[in-house]
Amino acid sequence: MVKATGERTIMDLSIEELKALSPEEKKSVTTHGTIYNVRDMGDFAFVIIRKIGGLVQCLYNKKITEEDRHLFQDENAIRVTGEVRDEERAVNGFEIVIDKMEVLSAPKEELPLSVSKRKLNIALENEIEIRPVTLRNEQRRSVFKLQEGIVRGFRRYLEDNGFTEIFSPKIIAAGAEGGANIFKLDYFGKKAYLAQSPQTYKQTLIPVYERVFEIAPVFRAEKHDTARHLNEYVSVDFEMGYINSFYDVINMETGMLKYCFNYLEENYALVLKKLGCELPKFDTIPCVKFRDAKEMVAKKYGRKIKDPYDLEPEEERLIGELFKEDYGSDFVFVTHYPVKKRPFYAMDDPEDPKYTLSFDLLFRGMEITTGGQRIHDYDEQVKKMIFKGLYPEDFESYLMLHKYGVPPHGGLGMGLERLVMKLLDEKNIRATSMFPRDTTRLNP
Ligand code: AMO
Repeated sequence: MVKATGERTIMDLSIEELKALSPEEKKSVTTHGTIYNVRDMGDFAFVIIRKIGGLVQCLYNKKITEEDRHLFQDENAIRVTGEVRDEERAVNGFEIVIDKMEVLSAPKEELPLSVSKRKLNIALENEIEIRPVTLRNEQRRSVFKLQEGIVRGFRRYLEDNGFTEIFSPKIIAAGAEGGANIFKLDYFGKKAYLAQSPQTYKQTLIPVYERVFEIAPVFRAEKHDTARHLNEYVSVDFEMGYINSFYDVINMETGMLKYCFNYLEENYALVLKKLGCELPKFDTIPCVKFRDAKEMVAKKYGRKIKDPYDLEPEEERLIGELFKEDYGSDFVFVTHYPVKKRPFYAMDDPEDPKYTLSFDLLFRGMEITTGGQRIHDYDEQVKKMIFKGLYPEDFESYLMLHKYGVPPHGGLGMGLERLVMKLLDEKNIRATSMFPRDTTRLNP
């Protein structure tokens, strides 16, 4: 009988482990990888393999004969044995001089394009169609390593600050964000929806854990193709109890971003370098009231205010530009959004009830986060639902929160793909979604 022991059975070493071997151990090492490309120099060849942590150069010290050529095909999965020796011109400062090479698996067909090029010369629309192939490109795969690093940084920060990680249902009975962008489902004969956000659940868990977070997909039935909307995106959500004001949420987010960027610099330096990504440096983030931001932009850029209740994408861009030029900041918190544009859970500003105690974070001219303080009083919540044209009876389980008591609280939701998009100066959000879902795409 086979018994699983949990021991490491795949004899492979990471790039760091290969580097750290003793001179004796370096004499013969076996490792595996996928052929990324082969540079045939006539009498010898460089075989670059793609491994877990990046690329490794192998040296084939012989001529590749016609007979052997199939062994050196791009995307062959191989196992090589050879000597590890220092080579400062190689990517990681070492190379493996191949003694033995075995093909473990070979592709059936040639790839539709060479993935080893530094820049894939292909339009985004076509690239997405063949993502299973193009993600093998070092630059493309680095985008999603960066995404991973950001999530790890956020998670660590939130854990250090006492947040409990939750996993809320994505099939739900009532939408929290309002608007028409909700996917409807037939749930065994009942009406159900795909969650636009974990909003009601993260609030429900405030009396339980006081601080919670979730990093998970959410769904928006946006009917129009835009460069900044997806129909499924990853939402970074947190919610915290006992706040004095929504500025506590703003401070927590500022701390989270600072921690995360330091974490990336320490742990993802190679990925940042591959992507040519310069992380913004900041100590504080300016805050400006929605109304003031609109007026500042109208004045500076000679624009007419068309929609007094919301920011147009062009206005967001100009607010970003203004705060970069006048205050040297890539980020700006726009606070106190109008009640009209905020969902039922947003708390009104007691000093000016046309506005809410809420905010958006703009990064390089684009909204990446929405957050604010929530209503915690039962009667006030029911009143606001009715005012918003909702039926409180549809929200019975959510209203248990208010009915049975919840401390003052607030939180936020951040679109992960938008953050990565702005960090990498991408023009289309699809570039930073691994397998994007948009109005026309269900595949790959
Ligand atoms: P909101 O609906 O503003 O707020 O969404 C929060 C953030 O999610 C991102 N985002 C999107 N990203 C890609 N494609 C989309 N279609 C899309 N829609 C939104 C944006 C946005 O700032 N429950 C609240 C958050 C909260 O108050 O806690 C909410 O979901 O970056």
